[in-house]
Amino acid sequence: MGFFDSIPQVTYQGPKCKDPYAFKYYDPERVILGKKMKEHLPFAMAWWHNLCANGRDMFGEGTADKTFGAAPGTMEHAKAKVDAGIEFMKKLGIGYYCFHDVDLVPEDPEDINVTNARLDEISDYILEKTKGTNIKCLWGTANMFNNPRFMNGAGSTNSPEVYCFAAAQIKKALEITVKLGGRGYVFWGGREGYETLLNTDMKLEQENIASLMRMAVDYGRSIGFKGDFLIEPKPKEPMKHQYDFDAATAIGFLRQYGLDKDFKMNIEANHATLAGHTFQHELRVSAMNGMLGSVDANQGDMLLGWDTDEFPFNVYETTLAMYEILKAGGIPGGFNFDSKNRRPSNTFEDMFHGYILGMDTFALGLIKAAEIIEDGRIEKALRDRYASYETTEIGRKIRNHTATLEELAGCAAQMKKPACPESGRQELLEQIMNEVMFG
Ligand code: XLS
Ligand code: NI
Ligand code: NI
Repeated sequence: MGFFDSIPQVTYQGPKCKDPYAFKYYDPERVILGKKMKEHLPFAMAWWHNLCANGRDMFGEGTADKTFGAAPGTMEHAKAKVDAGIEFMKKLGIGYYCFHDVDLVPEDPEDINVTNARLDEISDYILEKTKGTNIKCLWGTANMFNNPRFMNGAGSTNSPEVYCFAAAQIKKALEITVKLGGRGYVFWGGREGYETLLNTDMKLEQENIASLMRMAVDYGRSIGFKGDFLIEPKPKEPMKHQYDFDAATAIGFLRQYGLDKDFKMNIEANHATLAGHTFQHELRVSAMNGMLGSVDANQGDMLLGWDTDEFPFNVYETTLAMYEILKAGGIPGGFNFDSKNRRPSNTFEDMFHGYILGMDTFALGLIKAAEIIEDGRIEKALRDRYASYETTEIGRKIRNHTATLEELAGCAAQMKKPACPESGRQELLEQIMNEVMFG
């Protein structure tokens, strides 16, 4: 007897199919631009939203039952979540999962050694239960924002004692990630930021965060972790200001502290919009800096100023995201659904509807992004726009850094006034987008 016996195995049935438990666009074996869809889109289940969160919010109790027949706070419950998670992933053909340490087991309030022993036990259990399946860990992380000890941050805390606990949690979470075959290890700086600068030594805090990351890299590499360390930028929430504001800020930080060889970005769509950027922008900034690592797949609500973590359904957004990812040559990580059902969507069926929606939205985005590339008009317009940096002598000199300021000023004096630059043709390009989307 499983937890989701009433739900059939979810398979690809095509866009005409009306079965709610079928993929309309996600066809794992379909080849797009020379690669199977399932290779373009390594999807992952987020342990926290799917198996732990019950819809509780600031204004009310949970609405969904995530007990899976066991008492919360026990190892039986932790194991029931493993069983439910694996059954869920198998039904959808999802190959990866992501976790925080405390999503896997209940934290002992008095003794970290007890929590660590539980993590050993549950990771053994996960290994045993996933044996013979294709299910693996995409990335792990330590939750360093929930426990009250982290009220002033983890790496950024004012307390060296608390800093030790951050180090201890990272050490253990790294060990478990390696044990479960994780491709990545994430730092989301949940409380690494400030509420007011009046009580904050920003320089000290950032130096300490960098030291913690350096120690994590050294330890991770020493135990055989070959994957990417990832920063997941977010501008605010829970803190008023978070240090990893956006990709550009996080990349600057990594370079400043010499961490850029070991780290990449984990870009979350909803965090991008909170930072006043598009998802596409954050992916572009990461890719052009060689730092595109992984994606937290969700979407925000333009009318709400917080991380609503909705399942993605905006196909324009996923098309533009997949366009960036295809142009970057793919993604080394995967697509983790850091998404949750709305509070009134409180049944097991809704968990499946959420993932089917999200997977299909990315699959359709992939299909459309490949069509944009095959259509070629947008790419050509982009190339043509900058062509005179190759076709003119001044252009080439600027590009290969052989021009001087005097020389260019001399050119300007000779020209007296430049020709008007060509139109950007934005509306035409947007029209082509529509043609590809709906043509
Ligand atoms: C919160 C973050 C978090 C990270 C993992 O906003 O998205 O869920 O992905 O700690
Ligand atoms: Ni996230
Ligand atoms: Ni988030």
